[in-house]
Amino acid sequence: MTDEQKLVHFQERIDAGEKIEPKDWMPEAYRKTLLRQISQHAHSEVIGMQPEGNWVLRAPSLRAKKILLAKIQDEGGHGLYLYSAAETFGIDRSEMIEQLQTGKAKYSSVFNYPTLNWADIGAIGWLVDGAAIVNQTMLAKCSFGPYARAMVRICKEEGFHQRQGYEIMAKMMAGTNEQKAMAQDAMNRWWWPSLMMFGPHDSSSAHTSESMKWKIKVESNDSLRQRFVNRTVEQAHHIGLTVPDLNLTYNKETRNWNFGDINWDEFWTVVNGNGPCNHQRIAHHIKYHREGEWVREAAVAFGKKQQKQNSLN
Ligand code: FAQ
Repeated sequence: MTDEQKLVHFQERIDAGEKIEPKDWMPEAYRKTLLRQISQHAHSEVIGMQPEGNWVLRAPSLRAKKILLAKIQDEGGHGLYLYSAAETFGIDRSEMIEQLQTGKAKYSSVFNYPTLNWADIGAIGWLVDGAAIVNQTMLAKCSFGPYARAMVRICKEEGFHQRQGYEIMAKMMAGTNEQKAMAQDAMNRWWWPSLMMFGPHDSSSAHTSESMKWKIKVESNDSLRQRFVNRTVEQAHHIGLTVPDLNLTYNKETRNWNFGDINWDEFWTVVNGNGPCNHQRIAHHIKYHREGEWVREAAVAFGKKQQKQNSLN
């Protein structure tokens, strides 16, 4: 087949809902987009452990601490599945880590905001994981097999994360006036960054149209953001929280909550590395990655020893 015929055949497979596997023929741009997106996603999971890790030693009870530890470990696990999915393209994990640490690879903007009090842990679980579920349930239908399969398990775990966050918020909203104020303050600070997680509007999103043609994304940034808003506004009202948006109105015809303008200047400042915690997040990653060097060396040496023994047996 000529390259042109291969491309037609590839598109037919995508349109028929078939999964593309790592050894199948694929256009270079499909490979490149997926590698960019999956590695960015993996980095987000791993960097996302930092804002929450900040609260492990200050969790208000043993129960809260156990839940938070389990959640953070899950996020590390998600990073591992995603790095493995990206490695099916032949890239080495160390190369992806280098891209993260040198600023060549992005990670989700939302993890560049600080966690100032315990209610932030509730807001992250409820809003950030809530947004991640909406996005990732869509990605579980992605055309690339290893990514879609990783998403199925990740979404199940994100469901638990979202509920633990909502439980923290609900408990605080049923507490003292001070606790209610803390929950509302966290809501005020995390609402807009959570909406930004879905990326730029469809009209200015560089990758959406090609990604949708290839079913890398099966829904657009704006449509997912709207679903998240519709779902989350109801949950906020249910526990007495106010959504920090004076333009929020319910449209009975479309059954959507219309919302105000997103601050895109803030979004791009954060994406381009100048948000409140960008430098801190990367410096922390570099420090602990270096400290873990001996563990990686020992694991590689052990693997080689096992291989040698297996070949002798
Ligand atoms: N932050 O053309 P688009 C989680 C970039 S996991 C930073 O729309 P695309 C779990 C984008 O890369 C959260 N950069 O791009 C958890 C592109 O830049 P480039 C992470 C962003 O890829 C919870 C440019 O802007 N989830 O939360 C962002 O088609 C709690 C143009 O944008 C994923 O990564 C952003 N928010 O759509 C963990 C999901 N938005 O590369 C710990 C997978 C856009 O051309 C604790 N990713 N950009 O220079 C996706 O679904 C997509 O990549 C989008 C962006 C929707 C994020």
